[in-house]
This record gives sequence, structure tokens and C-alpha cells, in this order.
Amino acid sequence: MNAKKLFPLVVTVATLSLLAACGGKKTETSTEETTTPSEQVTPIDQSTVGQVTGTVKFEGEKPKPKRIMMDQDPVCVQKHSGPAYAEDGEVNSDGTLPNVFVYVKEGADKYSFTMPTEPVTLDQDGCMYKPHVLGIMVGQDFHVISSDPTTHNIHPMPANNREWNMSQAPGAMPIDQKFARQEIMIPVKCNQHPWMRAYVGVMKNPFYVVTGSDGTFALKGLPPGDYTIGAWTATFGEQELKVTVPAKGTATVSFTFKPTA
Ligand SMILES: [Cu+2]
Repeated sequence: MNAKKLFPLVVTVATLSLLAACGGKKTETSTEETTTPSEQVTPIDQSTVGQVTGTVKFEGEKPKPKRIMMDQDPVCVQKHSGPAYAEDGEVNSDGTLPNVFVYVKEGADKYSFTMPTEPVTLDQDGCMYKPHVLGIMVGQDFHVISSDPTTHNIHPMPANNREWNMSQAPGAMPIDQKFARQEIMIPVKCNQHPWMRAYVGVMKNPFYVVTGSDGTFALKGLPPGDYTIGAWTATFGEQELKVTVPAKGTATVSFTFKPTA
């Protein structure tokens, strides 16, 4: 009888130490003898997963597109057949928003995830970042390339990760970096071309997506349960909504942003 009572206690203590390890410093390695960390997270049952789908809308007067003047670098100008415009503040013609980072903000911490082996690529093309907004997992390879015959300087400006900036001359090797901690969002600038801007969402879970020209999103493969879904925009602020994902089902939510004062 005593042995039976002891067992749950051991599991509880082990779980707490794992939570502590995940919450902050990663330098500690668990020396827990009774169980290994991989046994303490909830595996995802792929036969019951559902999804969250929706649309990000915009209501009110659309901001005027902001013209970018690239005159300081003729190489940048030559890559554009007409005027270039900033992507921040853009509204799709159907009244939805592109470049919104939609992600599972709360509810996924108890699961374990496989790190994608393929890198996330950020290209510099026409002195613009492509893509403008992107998601990446903690520890995943961030692969920066240039399609421009001019020198760029990639400079992420994190609040919760190591800051770095590196120059990339024409024909130089790609730059490969990683982000060690979750952060929504890290702005990236170019020290050579002040208009260049990208945003990187670094996530512990793989449930994130960036809206495109139709403003829709789908977060797939979610175990049934309660989640907080976040929607981040560079210009119109952030929102969050709570949803319940049914087993094998779909929860539908929409976000509506308004012009900022
Ligand atoms: Cu640049």
C-alpha cells in the first residue's frame, strides 16, 4: 500500500523538475533516475488531432501604402520595375490582412515536438526581405541568402535572444544562425538599407502560420483541447482568442483589426 502511494509522488516530483527545466535555463541536465524527460511530455495522438481555421479581417479606412525610396543604392532601384511600397500596413483588396503571424500562444506546452530538419530561408531580393514575416522553431536553422548584387547587413533585434549583425556581400556564403528562445516577434533590419524590415516569430511549438493574400489561416495537427490563439501584426497590434479544438474537428475563429489612431 505504501509503495502504491509513493509512485504518483515520484512522478509528480519528476514532472515539476521537468517544468522547471523547460521554463528557463537550458543548461541543467536532468539526473532523474526513475524516468527520462521524454516520458514526461504528452505524446500527440495523431488519430485525434483537429485544427483551427479562420480569417484575419480589417475594418475601417485602409492606410495609404508607404512608398519606399531606394535611391541611395541604385542596385536596389534597378530590381524594381516601378515604385516599391512597404509591406507593413498592407491590406488585401478583399479586406483581409496579409503578413499576420497566427500562432498557438497557450495550450501546447505539455506536448513534445520534432524539430524540423529543413532550414527556414530568408532571402534578400530587391532590397526587401522575402518573406516579410516568418515563423521558425527554437533551435531550427535560420538560413539567410541574398539574391542582390549589393552588400546587405542582417541585424535581428531581439529582446529575448542573442543580438547579432552580419554583413553579406554579393556572392557571399549563406548565413546560418539559430534562435535559442521563444520570442514573438524579432524585428530584423539591414544596416545598409534602412527601409528593409522582416519579423521572425520563434516558437517552441510548431503551430504557427503567416497569412497571405486571402487573409486565411489553418493551424493543423492540434490535439483536442483548449488553446489561446494569438494574431500578431506589425502595424495594427495584437489580438488573442480562446478556442476549443474538438477531436478530429475544426474550430473556426476570425480576428478583426482596425486602423491604429
Ligand atoms: Cu540591405
